[in-house]
Amino acid sequence: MLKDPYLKEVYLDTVERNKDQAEFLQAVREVFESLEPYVVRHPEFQKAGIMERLVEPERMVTFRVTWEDDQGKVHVNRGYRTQFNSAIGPYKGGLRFHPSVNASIIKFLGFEQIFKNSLTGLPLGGGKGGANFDPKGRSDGEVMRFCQSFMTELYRHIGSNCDVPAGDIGVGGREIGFLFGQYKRLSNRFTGVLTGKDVIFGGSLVRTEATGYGLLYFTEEMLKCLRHESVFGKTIVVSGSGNVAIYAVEKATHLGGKVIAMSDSKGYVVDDDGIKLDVVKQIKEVERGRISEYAKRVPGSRYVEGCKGIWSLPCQIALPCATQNELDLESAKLLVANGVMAVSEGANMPSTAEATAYLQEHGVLFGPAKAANAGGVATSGLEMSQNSMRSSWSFEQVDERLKGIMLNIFHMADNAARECDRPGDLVTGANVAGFAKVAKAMLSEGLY
Ligand code: NDP
Ligand code: 2IT
Repeated sequence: MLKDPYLKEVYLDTVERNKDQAEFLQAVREVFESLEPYVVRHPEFQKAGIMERLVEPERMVTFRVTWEDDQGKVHVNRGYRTQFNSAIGPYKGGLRFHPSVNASIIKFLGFEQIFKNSLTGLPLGGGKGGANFDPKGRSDGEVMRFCQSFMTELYRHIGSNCDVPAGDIGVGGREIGFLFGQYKRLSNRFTGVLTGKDVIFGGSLVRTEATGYGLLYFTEEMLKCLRHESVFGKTIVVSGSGNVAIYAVEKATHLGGKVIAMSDSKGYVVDDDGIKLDVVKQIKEVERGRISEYAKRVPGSRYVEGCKGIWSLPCQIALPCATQNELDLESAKLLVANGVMAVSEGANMPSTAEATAYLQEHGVLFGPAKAANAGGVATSGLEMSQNSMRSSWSFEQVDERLKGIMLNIFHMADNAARECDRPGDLVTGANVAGFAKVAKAMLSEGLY
């Protein structure tokens, strides 16, 4: 509970003005609670209204997206872009296409992105966008028409030195290609306005793998420095089976871990011999199918209905890589009872506040999303650099930079936690380290 009168007042005012935005308020509350001791030591933040300004996006647009399906039926979706904070760089953050998208989801993601992007050490501000469009079951033509319509409005708000979107849930290489094509057509400019592009038109090697790989680089360093342990030989559970989950499994396996389960929104598969990732890639990346297919193709594996049950499987490392609030208190209790050693967040805000507190109180190493999953946006930052230089780097060069950034993020969060007298509390550490730079820049740039 917040005690500092300034933070409390700003928080209550934020609640008042955003009453129906539960996810956004959840994200703000976690950050405010972490920052309390730090903000109390810096009265200049109150004087400059830093916290009030931080919770109000610099700009937010919503727009109509009209498109026609293959049967000629007209559909209307709602598009969003929040340009949350540009103190340290152009707005940067993904686009999410999922039926659950609303202003609260976009604002929680945009708010988190401010601190995550700051932690990367690259000059990136925070933003996020998307639409309540469901790409599932849609043909390539339908997805293309949706993307073209979405970009027809979005293009006037973005630019390589202004706001650079990328992928998130439901937005991968296919969608980025359609969005980029339409941006180019409307603006007559070939610029690095989106990241996650195909390598043949300006994308960066490793961007596809970056979030999952980065999550494992972070987790390995966390295990090494805080427990003298490693991923090697550990039993691992990964939720989700999209971009982040797939490359988390790939790197966990490279590091000698055994991933025994993956999921999607309908259920999970268990393979005690270790998940065969080539089968998952075929089902998910090529066929865009369901994870239940895995159990039909791999003898000895099984499928269980319902995605939450994945946390009842005994494991030493749990990597939630699907979506917000997928790991609740009940799941956290099961993980602890089954001896989990570390939980590292590949998704954004996958653990509820209660689950996070329970895991930390029970001595579980906890890698918070804005630190642990920053590898994706960090590599997007490297894609922007390559685009500006009109150059491209090798897989090894980018992977090495990504690894360096993730190790640095761990140490920044770990050091900040110690300085706050909360050793090992990487939630506090990541929030303080990410915030410190943004607040300093906001102080220097005057009121806006
Ligand atoms: P994808 O669309 O590639 O995959 C999403 C996965 O999560 C799918 O398996 C999907 O299952 C599952 N999922 C989505 N919504 C729900 C839900 N409501 N309940 C249960 N499962 C769900 O997305 P990404 O892998 O890119 O993103 C996963 C998470 O990682 C998100 O939280 C995203 O914000 C975060 N992230 C992504 C980054 C990136 O670079 N892509 C970077 C940093 C974080 P189904 O197919 O059944 O819907
Ligand atoms: O949540 C995230 O960090 C992302 N979806 C990636 C954003 C990006 O700009 O690469």
